[in-house]
Amino acid sequence: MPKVPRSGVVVDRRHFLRSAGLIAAAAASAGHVFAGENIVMPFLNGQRQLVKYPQKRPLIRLTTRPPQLETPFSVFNEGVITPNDAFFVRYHLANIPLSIDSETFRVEVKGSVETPLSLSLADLKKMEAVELVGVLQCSGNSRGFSQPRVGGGQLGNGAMGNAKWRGVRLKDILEKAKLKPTAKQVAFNGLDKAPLDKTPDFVKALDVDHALDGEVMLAYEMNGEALPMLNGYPLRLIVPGYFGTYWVKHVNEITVMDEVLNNFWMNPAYRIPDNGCGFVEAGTTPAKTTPIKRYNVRSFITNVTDGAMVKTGEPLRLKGIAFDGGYGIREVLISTDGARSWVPAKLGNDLGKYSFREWEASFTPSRPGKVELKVRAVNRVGESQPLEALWNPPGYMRNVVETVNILSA
Ligand SMILES: Nc1nc2c(c(=O)[nH]1)N[C@H]1C(S)=C(S)[C@@H](COP(=O)(O)O)O[C@H]1N2
Ligand SMILES: [Mo]
Repeated sequence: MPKVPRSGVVVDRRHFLRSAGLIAAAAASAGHVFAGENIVMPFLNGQRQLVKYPQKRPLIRLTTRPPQLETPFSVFNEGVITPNDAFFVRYHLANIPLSIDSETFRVEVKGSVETPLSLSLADLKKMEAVELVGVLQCSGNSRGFSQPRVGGGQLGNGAMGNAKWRGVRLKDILEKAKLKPTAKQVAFNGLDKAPLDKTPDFVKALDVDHALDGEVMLAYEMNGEALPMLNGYPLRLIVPGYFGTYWVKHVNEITVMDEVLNNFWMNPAYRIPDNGCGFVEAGTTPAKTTPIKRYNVRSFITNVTDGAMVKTGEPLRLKGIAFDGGYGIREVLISTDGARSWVPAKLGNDLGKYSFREWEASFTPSRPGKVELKVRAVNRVGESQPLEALWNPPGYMRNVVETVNILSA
């Protein structure tokens, strides 16, 4: 029998058939096991507490100072939009803002501009509003599954979410400020600070062309409400299709630069192997690195979880989500025979090329025994997912074809 410590439940895949209770628990919770206020992620050292923060339902706590909270995977089965109170939280610096006066808040636009600006929320809300449904995913989402294991937050698959963002185009703001012709990058700083002066402040930059693409936006609403404090109230950067590191929260300083930002958070942090694919042979060091950019293709089964027991001869409905870095999902394929054959799933509503795309499929297990369910998405430029996990030293961009092992009886 798997060991059941006081603080949680240890899942041992090799024993999963031996404990019916454990299987039921696993089936109910999508890949990890709830046990009171604890949860165990499906990798070693995966014990976590479920903790309630302001404006949030209980989420999986990775760290306390600063708060890092992961979304329980079952949330992704509730709907294509991730509710604000379930949306994950990631901070680098422990001095985070706990209350912000929406009347006195200003975002400054300065540096290589003709007209420096100081904009209130009211000023921003007078400008043309735009909306976009888009996935926010942390670079290190799913890092806990890296083999060999890597340093950094040992995350399951819950450092992602999909929301409807509303705000103003960054382009419109930068055009108001009039960039000087020498401008190369635009840097974004938020109100959070490091407790120690020596820790570099969290500042990220985009190339000027990217900042002016008309899609990057400063959002003041998420799913029809003001941003939750922990997700960047009152204003955050939305960089559609790009990893979360660029989505600066509590943005109060926008600096146009004549050079490329070369701080800790741009270099050496948040970089991937500069070899076209972003991965290297497991355990090796890349010769050169480059800033992480767009999401690669991912897909998940959300309604059936590892260890589930299903009835032989009865149709099993499968559903889930897929997304990519902004080309949009062309098709989702399901395999029930160890990746030998694939059948297309039916795609759900298209909420835009940056959104989660829902899919569903049906499968009838014909014989009793173990079944390996696999899901693989293809985007509109033909990019897909590897059958074997790829690796890089920071554990970024995991996008292996996911497998859910079930038992038909
Ligand atoms: N001000 C600020 N913005 C930030 C960060 C941060 O530490 N401070 N972390 C970034 C990273 S790495 C991610 S993945 C996303 C997470 O956004 P969320 O906390 O709203 O989920 O915020 C980004 N924006
Ligand atoms: Mo992140």
